[in-house]
Amino acid sequence: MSYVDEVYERVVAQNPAQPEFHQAVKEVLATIRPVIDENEEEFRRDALLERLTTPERQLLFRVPWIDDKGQVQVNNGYRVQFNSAIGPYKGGLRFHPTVTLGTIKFLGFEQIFKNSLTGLPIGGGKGGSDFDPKGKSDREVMAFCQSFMNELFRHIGPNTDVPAGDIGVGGREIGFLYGQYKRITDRYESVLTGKGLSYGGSLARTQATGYGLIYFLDAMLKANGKDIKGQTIAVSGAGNVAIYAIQKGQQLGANVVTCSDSSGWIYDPDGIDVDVLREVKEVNRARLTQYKEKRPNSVYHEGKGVWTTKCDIACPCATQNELNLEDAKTLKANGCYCVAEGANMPTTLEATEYIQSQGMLFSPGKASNAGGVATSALEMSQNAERLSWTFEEVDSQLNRIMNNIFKNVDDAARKYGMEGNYVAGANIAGFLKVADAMKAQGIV
Ligand code: NDP
Ligand code: 2IT
Repeated sequence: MSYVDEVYERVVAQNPAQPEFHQAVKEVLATIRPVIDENEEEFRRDALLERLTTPERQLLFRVPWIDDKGQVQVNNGYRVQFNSAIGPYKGGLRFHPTVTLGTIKFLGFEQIFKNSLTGLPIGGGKGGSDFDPKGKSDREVMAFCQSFMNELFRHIGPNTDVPAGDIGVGGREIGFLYGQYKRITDRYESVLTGKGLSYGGSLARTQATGYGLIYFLDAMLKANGKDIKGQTIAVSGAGNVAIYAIQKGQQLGANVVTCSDSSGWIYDPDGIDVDVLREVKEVNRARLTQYKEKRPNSVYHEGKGVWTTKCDIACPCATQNELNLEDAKTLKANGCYCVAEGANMPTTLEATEYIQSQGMLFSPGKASNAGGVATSALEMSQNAERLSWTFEEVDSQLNRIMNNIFKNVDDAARKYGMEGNYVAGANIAGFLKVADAMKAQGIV
């Protein structure tokens, strides 16, 4: 059996009931196979892939807090510190009722390669909880965040591990987490990113993942003789990534006609109104039915179905495995020629294979959504020099980084004879830097 297959079997055997983690590992191992095959003996001797697929450290903790009725609630807390070969662990925190250790491990594993692709010195990590911020009062969210930090603080630090936001963790949660960290440690330092502008946050971090996705998409389209201008885009999600992908898509001349949340989805033939969407989601924390009320020309559909929309380009920006084989076939049948991932692993393996087999363009999230974490690293730089850069400065660096990522991914795919396969290109380019650093640092 080849070394790659052996390691995959080992991962499945040692991490039972973690299908998302298996899926993420399977995709990466399958596509870096040509790199491993070149030097299989050495990689095997050094157990490099076993080390790469085993987190350096996994923290699981109890998070007790008191709800508004005086009832004590208990949630699970997680932080997986996956790989620090190229920098301190970096990656978001996800608060969502579906979160398990397997979810956090898949996200932490993806983060290793994504962070490597940014070209910045950040390792891979991820954390979170099965806590559901939906429907909770601000006081309840604060109580949970404070309790979560009461344990997390001893494991993180500006040169150790720097968490940020993800699903269910935005500016409000980062603020509560930061306040508690500072209170416990008496240290005002860059231990979280995505902070508010009044206490060390970076301009353009809020927009960065969505804007970065569109900068990457733009570069990919141009390299393939196409133009984003005038294209119809279907976006899923209605959160941080989706909102700013829609905004930047519109700024570059595309017509973005959909968004979705966990209850349903909106088709707006006139183009999604970002101001209305922000008011509904960022201010009111409401359902998309409220968007429909404010935009009578739009159509609200209950449940799933956003990928039945006729579009040129699809941008899944909600959650993992939200675009399956059937969706991919529907998109193709309706004339869609490109899928650019804003979320982490939103496309199933079968759907990805189908999309690529049809000659459609496909960008994996670890490349096209890397703008968020890249800008988090820029926030760390600003904090380190105790300065704040202008919006334009950060945005232009983000644009440059996303174009560089596209170029490196494209080059790596070509070099290994897989031109246009940006999944392989991203995994190979991300892997090479981390593997080199791991080799140089000995058996740790
Ligand atoms: P948000 O919490 O801001 O928004 C998530 C959106 O997706 C919401 O509209 C939510 O619906 C919907 N959603 C979440 N879970 C599900 C589900 N199980 N089924 C259907 N819809 C769902 O998160 P973000 O926008 O920050 O994150 C979206 C994706 O992007 C995630 O995959 C995340 O890992 C990834 N990402 C985020 C980055 C960031 O900087 N924030 C950076 C890189 C990647 P509802 O409103 O009903 O909850
Ligand atoms: O998936 C991701 O890259 C994020 N949620 C952002 C992580 C970060 O540290 O900014």
